[in-house]
Amino acid sequence: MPLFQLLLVVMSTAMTGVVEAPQPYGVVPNESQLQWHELEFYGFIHFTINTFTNKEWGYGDESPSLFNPSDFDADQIVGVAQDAGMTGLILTCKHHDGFCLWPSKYTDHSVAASPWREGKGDMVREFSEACRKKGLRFGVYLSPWDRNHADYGRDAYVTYYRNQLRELLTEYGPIFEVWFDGANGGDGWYGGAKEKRTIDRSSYYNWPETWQIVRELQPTAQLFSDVGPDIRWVGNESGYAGDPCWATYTPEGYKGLPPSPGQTNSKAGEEGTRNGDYWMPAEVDVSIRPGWFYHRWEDRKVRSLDNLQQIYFQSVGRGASLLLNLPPDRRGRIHEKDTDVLHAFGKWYRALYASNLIDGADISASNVRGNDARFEAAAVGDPDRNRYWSTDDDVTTATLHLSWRDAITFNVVSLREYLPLGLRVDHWVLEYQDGGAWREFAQGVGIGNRRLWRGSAITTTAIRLRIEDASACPAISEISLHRDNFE
Ligand code: FUL
Repeated sequence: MPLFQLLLVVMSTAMTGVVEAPQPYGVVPNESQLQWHELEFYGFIHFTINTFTNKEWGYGDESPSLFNPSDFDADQIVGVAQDAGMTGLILTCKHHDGFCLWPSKYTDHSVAASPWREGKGDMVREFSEACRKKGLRFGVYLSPWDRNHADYGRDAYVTYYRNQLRELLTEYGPIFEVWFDGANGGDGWYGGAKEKRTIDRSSYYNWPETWQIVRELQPTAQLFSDVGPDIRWVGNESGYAGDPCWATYTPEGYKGLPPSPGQTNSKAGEEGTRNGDYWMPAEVDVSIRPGWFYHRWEDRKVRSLDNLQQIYFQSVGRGASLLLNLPPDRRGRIHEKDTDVLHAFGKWYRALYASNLIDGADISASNVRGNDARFEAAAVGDPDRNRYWSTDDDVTTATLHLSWRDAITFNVVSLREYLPLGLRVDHWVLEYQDGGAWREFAQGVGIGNRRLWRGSAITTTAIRLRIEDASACPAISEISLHRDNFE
């Protein structure tokens, strides 16, 4: 290498060394949470005896002989989820009625006592294997409330619950998420006692100790509940996150009680807490039908494509994840009404992201951190999630300009912050050039993992993102522009 070139390399290395990356702002995600953020859209499977009794909450006295899907096919179900664009599935291994979809060593109230596969079946195994085969993550829902178990409400039940958790976490391969429900205590069969049993939600399950079992057996699994600790319930089952929906959260207890599953001011989960104590992003759980379990009379009430798209923009588009429930029917398959709309959704989704209009744009910014190429404006167009545009520490209002030689037409914009540095942006505005004037396309509070905006189609040769207000110099990792068929 000629001497002057060598000198240039040495000088630029020395210079990049001078410009340090911004300090993180507030709490930040850990590595497993960062990986979970990438999943964005996955499915819930509610299937148990309720499917055969037409209930939403079984009482706990149902005979296992009722569980007999005529044509159960985990590959069909997982295939439908994949076709829709889902990245994983969470299965109700045990719902509130206590019936287990796997032959648990600790109870007879399971598939082992059912006629399905002559009592030799294991639905958790079939689902987990089908997911693995197709490259989808697999997660488990083990209802803490058990209306079948005689000991529910006593210490012995907590031991039983933890034993079952251990079975699920050791026998079925990698688990990406464990779903802890907030519905706990009430009336039930309880081994024939048929009474109401209330528990102290703050102390009964000793959650920190129960969660520790997951940490030991599946260290990268995300723990979901009303109080996280990794992912929080969004606080409604209607398919929307708040606007804004901060990934940071400080759970508040219900009526002054300590915050625990089933005992929070759940409405606060919708927006989260700006500058909250924990990185605890929201998950939006919602069913494709009115109920969580399959009921034939709901065949005509399957959500429409438009409605699913709206839910997608109101959940993933606000930085939350979308957990969409698909209830298998009595055959043990996803009904045709659901598969049709899920297929259409997947087609729309793939087409939306098939191209990114930012390719070919000229990108510049009003300020680049230390004028260092590592933090250059063009990083927002780089699919590498670890590259981001940032400004000098004292610059918390800044503008990013994008222009094209030939006009582009878009109606969907996606923004992402560089999450390892926390939630920095407070208020942003996205404008496009119309003749000589700048007009607003979108504006919002907070960006986080993802901010999607869908509007009417705009044809232009320039757009700009104005960061109007930030709590620390911004770190933006993505702007992408798309066009869908919505007008
Ligand atoms: C709720 C449960 O009571 C419903 O049955 C369903 O499982 C839903 C996802 O969570 O709390």
